Amino acid sequence: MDATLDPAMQFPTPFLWGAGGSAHQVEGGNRANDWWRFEQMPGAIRHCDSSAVACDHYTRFDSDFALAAADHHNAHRLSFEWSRIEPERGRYDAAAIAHYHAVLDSLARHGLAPVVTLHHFTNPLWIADAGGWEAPGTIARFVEFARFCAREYGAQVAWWCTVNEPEVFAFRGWSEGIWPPGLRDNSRALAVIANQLEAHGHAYRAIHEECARAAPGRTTHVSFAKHRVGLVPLRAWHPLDRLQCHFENRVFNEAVEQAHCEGVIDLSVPGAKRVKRQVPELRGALDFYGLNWYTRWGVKAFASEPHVALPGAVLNDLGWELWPEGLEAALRAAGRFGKPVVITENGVADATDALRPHAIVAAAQAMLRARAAGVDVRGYLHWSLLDNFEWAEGYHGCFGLYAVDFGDPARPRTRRRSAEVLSRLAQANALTDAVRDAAASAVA
Ligand code: IFM
Repeated sequence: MDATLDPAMQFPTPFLWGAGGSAHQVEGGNRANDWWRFEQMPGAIRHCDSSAVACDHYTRFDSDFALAAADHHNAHRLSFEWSRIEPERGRYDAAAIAHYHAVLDSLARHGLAPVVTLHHFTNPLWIADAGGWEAPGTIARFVEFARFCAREYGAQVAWWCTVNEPEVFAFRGWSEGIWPPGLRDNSRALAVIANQLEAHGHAYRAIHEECARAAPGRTTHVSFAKHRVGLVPLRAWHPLDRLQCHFENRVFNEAVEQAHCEGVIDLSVPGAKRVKRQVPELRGALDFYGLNWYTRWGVKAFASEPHVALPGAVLNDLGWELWPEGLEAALRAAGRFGKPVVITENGVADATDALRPHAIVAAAQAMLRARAAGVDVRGYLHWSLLDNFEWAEGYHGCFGLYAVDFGDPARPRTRRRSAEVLSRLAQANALTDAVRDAAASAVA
């Protein structure tokens, strides 16, 4: 059926359609941050991969945005690399500032609305060496950086994410120890989440103040990107799996997303020091819910590997369950806060592109169902435009609509069939037969 005949298949206008990436994962050459230093540790990164060149997006951003524009995207999520813009405390680098102006100009020329993230996991070395996100002073330093960026770029950027996935950032780095700073201490992880949330509250206000001056009369949207994950007890009958699942769901999903409601941060997991903090600036500091959604895990108590895929699950290349149906539940959960919801990340590590085309169609279905149920879904930013440096997994997780050959110094990009699926979706602003056909022929 043609979507023009079926309003239930249509998305509202305007709707953000696009893809994303983050500075350290795509740019190459980011050597003044803690991730670069972490990468130098033997065994830290799968196959000893390195972000040294990554996608060379730092020099190729214009042609990359041309690919996105040709695919009918109208938005793009990117991050500013703090260690480039402010390589030393209080010293703002003119060349880096000019670079991101050029990036934003290029996005505008290509008709792509920027969705800018200010902290996507990396820290300037001077921040890391001063205690990173455990040091209370980092909150103020980050808010200064956010204010600087909003003043500098506010006229060009209407959509902002302050921090990306504070819960993932903290648990990977301070609890699982597989990201910098490589620690295993849940109490410290909770403190890091709290500091990021507090920083968000202050940065939210700073960005609004500066954007009101830089772009009077324009609506500015500020949020943070929240990673929501499905968690179920691996053994539904087992009381300890259920209990563990309950605690993890509470801290990872619920406590983080609820903090802005009353301006209260309240984080706890058994065996760790609870963090309870009133942050008045956090209250109401969310213009939209930025939802990052990928998968679900079975939770197993007291296991060396506490998160495992459910039996029979279809897995992506990183062993994560492909569960696009769960996106509807995540959207409904996000919608409880009464704010517009933008999917700031959703994707599949799938080098052969066998799963991704179907997953994009399933994501569109989930968005339409959530909209029918009253959730104000306003955008879909696929993760990612390009294959990129997947943190400790190196180049193993290929999330791109475009494949990148990291073995070739020229880093050629190759369009995957799933790019066509998203392209048709974005062009029609509807889930049409042409979209479904593209997905079906991609996997045939
Ligand atoms: O690549 C990451 C991204 O940096 C943050 N969200 C999840 C993605 C896939 O793991």
